[in-house]
Amino acid sequence: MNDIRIHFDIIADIHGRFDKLEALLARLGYRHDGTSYVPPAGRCALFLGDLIDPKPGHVCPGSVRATLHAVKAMADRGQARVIMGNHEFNAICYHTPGRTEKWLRHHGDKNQATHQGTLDDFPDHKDPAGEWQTLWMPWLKCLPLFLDLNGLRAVHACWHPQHIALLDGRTLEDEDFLHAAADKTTPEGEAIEIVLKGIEVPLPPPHGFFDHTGVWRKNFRARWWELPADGIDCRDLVFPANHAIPNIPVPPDAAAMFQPYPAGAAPVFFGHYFKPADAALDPERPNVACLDHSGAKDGPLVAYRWNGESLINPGHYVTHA
Ligand SMILES: [Mn+2]
Repeated sequence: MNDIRIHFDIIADIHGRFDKLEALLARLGYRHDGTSYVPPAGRCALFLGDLIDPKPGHVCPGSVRATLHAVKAMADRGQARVIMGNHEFNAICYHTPGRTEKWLRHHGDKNQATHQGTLDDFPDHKDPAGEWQTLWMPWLKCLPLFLDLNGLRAVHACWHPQHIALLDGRTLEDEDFLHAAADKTTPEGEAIEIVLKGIEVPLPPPHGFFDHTGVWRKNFRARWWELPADGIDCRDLVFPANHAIPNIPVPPDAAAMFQPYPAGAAPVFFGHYFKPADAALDPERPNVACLDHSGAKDGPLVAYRWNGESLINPGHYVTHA
């Protein structure tokens, strides 16, 4: 076997910000040839999921559809790899009838609001002969849930070896798997939850905090690559840093949720976490990097230009502007 590594330009959560995607691809030297954005020789794009579902205040009509078409055109020509994000998973469930419930994802106000920017781009989304049902549902279902490539790993939220192993080789094209994955009480559902949404640690009652949208939360998103040491405080384990989290010890049983990421393992890239727009363009660890710098909102859309290195180089970050 040769050891030639494809060099990837890794891009996290776009959430329909096609304007920033176009600008970023141009800065990376990708050129549109009438069909797709062609990478420079020897390079390939790698999208970390959450292509869809624009955030309130960042909705631009047609931009979710434009993002999907651009990314799929690249993937179809071998110019991009794409993995699934929690928003793609949720969308598939939203549009799939359940076996016991009406839909695999409930059509309540909150779920609909999250998905509305995508629905608006596909007014025919209920039509079995329409573009959403014939093109996007099948394409989204076949997206891999993670990639373990030669020299790097890609996942939407959390590289948890036990859950990754359970999802290995599975796709949502498998109807039984899809129905199991949509049920959080099954091993498949638990694995999907952790891999696509990350580890959330429950705060001991009555503790909680208000998130940036003003919703009272009882769980916080954790630095899953760490081993929570004895006596560590919740505020030291939350990711991204958040002073609204109470400064109380992490519940001792929470440690069982973690499988810390080894220092010698291949670099792992993920998105999902909305680091602050002004966060430094740095990895979390030399082999662990969250590339979501809130490009879906007011932050930069970021690419990491990976040239085969095993230690992440802060000089290889590129922003859309
Ligand atoms: Mn996400």
